Amino acid sequence: MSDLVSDPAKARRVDQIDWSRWQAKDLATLLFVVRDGEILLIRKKRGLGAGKINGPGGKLDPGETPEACAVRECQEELCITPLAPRYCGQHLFQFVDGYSIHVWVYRSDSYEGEVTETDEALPLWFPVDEIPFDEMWEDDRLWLPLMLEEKPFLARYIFDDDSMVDHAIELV
Ligand code: 8OG
Repeated sequence: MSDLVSDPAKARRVDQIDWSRWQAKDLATLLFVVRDGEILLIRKKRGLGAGKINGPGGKLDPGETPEACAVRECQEELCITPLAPRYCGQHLFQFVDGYSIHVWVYRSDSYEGEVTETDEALPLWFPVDEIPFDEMWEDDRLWLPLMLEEKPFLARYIFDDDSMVDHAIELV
């Protein structure tokens, strides 16, 4: 039985969307520096998810690759250049108000420069076993452990504002 919806905004379960035809309104990235048992996070000052704790990241510029975007966002938000970023996974977020965003996730073991607070972000280091999930997006507790274990993932979600309505995460 197929109860695929013609408009992804009408879906309330991830299996109601034909993901092969789905196209995100925005393309974006996240990058996590993990070093000496600690992860570099930020208190995000503006944009989608302002006020939450997250990794540095943001939207792709026209023609930019996800990896180049992930590095540029770290330069802009934290004044550092992450070295040798590794691809970790992808998120496909459909919001019930019609918004959608496709996010590529990267990880790096080291960086150049000095971590510095900017207008966009307050840097925060946490031990990897003390990640403040209560102050993060609801889905993060599901996939950050996969990122830390280097298990590449493909995750699909329905969100209603800040609330996760449904999700499906595959290891790929
Ligand atoms: O340009 P702006 O900062 O507004 O881009 C949105 C950022 O938020 C981008 O880095 C991707 C990220 N982001 C979402 N949804 C989620 C989510 O559910 N969890 C995490 N950790 N980040 C998210 O758009």
